Order: sequence, then structure tokens, then C-alpha cells
Amino acid sequence: MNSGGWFHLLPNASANARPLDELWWAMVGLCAVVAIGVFVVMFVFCIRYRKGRPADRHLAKDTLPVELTWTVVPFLIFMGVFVWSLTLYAHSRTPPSNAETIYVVAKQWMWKIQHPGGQREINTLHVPMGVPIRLMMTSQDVIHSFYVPAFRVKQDVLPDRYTQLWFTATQVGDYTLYCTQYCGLDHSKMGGQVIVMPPRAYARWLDRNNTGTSLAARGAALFRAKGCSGCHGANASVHAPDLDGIYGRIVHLSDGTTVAADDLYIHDSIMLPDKQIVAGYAPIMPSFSGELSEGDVLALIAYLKSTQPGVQPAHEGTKP
Ligand code: HEC
Ligand SMILES: [Cu+2]
Repeated sequence: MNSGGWFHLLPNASANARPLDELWWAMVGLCAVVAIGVFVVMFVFCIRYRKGRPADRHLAKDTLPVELTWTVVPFLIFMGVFVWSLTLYAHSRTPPSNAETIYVVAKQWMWKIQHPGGQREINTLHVPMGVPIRLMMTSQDVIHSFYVPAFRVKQDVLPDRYTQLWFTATQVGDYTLYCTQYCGLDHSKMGGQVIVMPPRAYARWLDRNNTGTSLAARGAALFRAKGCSGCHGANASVHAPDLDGIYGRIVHLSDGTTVAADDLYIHDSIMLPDKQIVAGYAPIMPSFSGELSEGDVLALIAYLKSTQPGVQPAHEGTKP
């Protein structure tokens, strides 16, 4: 794959860069052909039918064939562009099942990255080349947007929502990361670098930055330190649901509806506990919004994911 990208406009550093560029150039080409065609016809007609020129100015009797042509042909072209871009879009929105997840929290004005192994970094994101990477993103404050032009990926990052993005980097190097939602005073400085490394160098980088505490283990420590285990633990005197193996469980709520316990449900249970009350329980859980950062909540979710019903969960210092 060439490093300069098509016509060297932008580096071409992810697997979906080239297909997207092809679509873009096809549309530029199509627009150019149409624009040039319209201008050529306009000039020809200006000359041929100019004032005083003896030309046949009567409409053709049977205009149906030409009307059908200029309706059906553009329709087919538009449908072609639609199907082509829809295919690319669907692909870009669906991370493959073997993608590695890395967590991103945006805040005024920095990018905080957490790797599942517990490695943390700010305004840099180290990723291995050739491995599909899925970013799970949320914001600590206002709307931000994660944009890496060389990868042709961009996704808004919203408070109280999880949005995701995926890419497979195809070239070793440093690529600029931008925030592309105006997010306050230092918005223009809110950027960073995505550092693409060969997989072995990446593994060494992970080792060097190993904190000894995986994300799930940090979550387990928070679960005790913040008093969650006091209510949700096995020996709690409070009537609260057992959280072991909660991830993916179907939960019955007090308003009669059911939800699947996904990342956002667990996030909201912690930060906005009044939003959804589990059927059969009193709404006594305090809100931890303001007390826990979004990064902490991601650690708690990672911990709850690592638990299984009736199985002793991950402890501090162990990997999930
Ligand atoms: C004062 C006791 C108490 C504390 C402290 C507490 N919870 Fe809860 N929690 C509850 C109760 C009661 C419910 C069920 C009622 C509801 O949905 O609010 C609940 C519900 C939940 C649910 C949804 C459970 C389900 O089955 O759908 C999650 C997830 C949760 N808590 C996580 C946490 C975490 C993480 C912490 C610590 C940061 C925590 N809780 C702290 C009492 C508590
Ligand atoms: Cu921003």
C-alpha cells in the first residue's frame, strides 16, 4: 500500500483509508464530468441559438425518450453511489469480533486512554499495526470528537454515552489526532498522536508500562473502596442485587420494562441510579456522579464484566 495516499493528499495509514478515498475520488470525478458536460452544452447552445441565428427553435415532438434517459440514468448512478457508500459505512460502523478494545475518555482539554491491561496514557495512543482496534469512548464534560485524518476515522465523543470507532492501522508511524468539536477555550490544542507500532514492539511497550493492576483489578479495588461491596457484597445487610455476572443479563425494571445490562446500563446505574430502578428493590443507591470519573466507571464495568455468577471475582494485582 502506498504511504502517500492518493495524489499525496493525506497519508494513507489504515485499512479503510483507500476504499474511502476511492469513493471520494469517484464522486469528485462524477461531479466533474457532470459540471463539464453542463458547461459544454451551455456554450454550444449559447452560440448555436444566439439572437439572430437561423436555427430550429421548436421542441422535438416526442420528448419521452430523452426525459426517461435523464431520469433513469442519474437515478441508477445515485443508487450506485448510495449502495457503494452504504457498504463502506456499514463496514466502518461494525468492529470485527476479534478487535481489541481500548478505552478513551475525553475531557477539557485532553484525551485519556486506558488499555485493558491497566496501561494509561494522555494525548498519545499506542496501537499495534495490523490488529483491528476498537475504541470505546465517552466524555467527562462536553461533546468532543475523535479524528485521525490519516486513518479516515472520526467519531463524536459524548457525555453519558458510549460511542465507538474502529480501525486497523496499516503503517508504522505517528499520526495526528484532533478534537473536531469546538469544546471550549483550548479546543484547538486538544490533540495528540496515535503511535502505530509493529506488534512485537507494541507488546514490549505494554510490558514497559505495566502498572501491575489491570483495568478490571482497578475496578475491583474501587468496588471495595467506594462502598459498592458494602451493599452489593455477599454479606451485605442492605437488600441490593447481586452484581456477579451482571454484564449481558436481562434486568427487570420497576416500571415493568426489561433491559439488557450493557455498558451504558451499568454506567447509568452508577452515575444516574434514579433513571432505572431494578424491580423489587428500593431506590436507595446513591449517585456516584461527581465522585467517580468516567475512567473509574470504565474500570468498574471492566471489573463487573470479569465476574461470573457464583465465581470469586478478579482481585487487585491479578489480570482478568
Ligand atoms: C447504599 C447501597 C448501595 C451502594 C453503596 C451501591 N449500590 Fe448499586 N444498587 C443498590 C440497590 C438497592 C440497587 C437496586 C435498585 C436500583 O436499581 O437502584 C442497586 C443497583 C445497582 C446496579 C444495577 C443492578 C442490576 O441488577 O441491574 C448496578 C450495576 C450497581 N448498583 C452498581 C453499583 C456500584 C458499581 C456501586 C459502587 C460505585 C454501587 N452500586 C453502590 C444499592 C447500592
Ligand atoms: Cu474537545
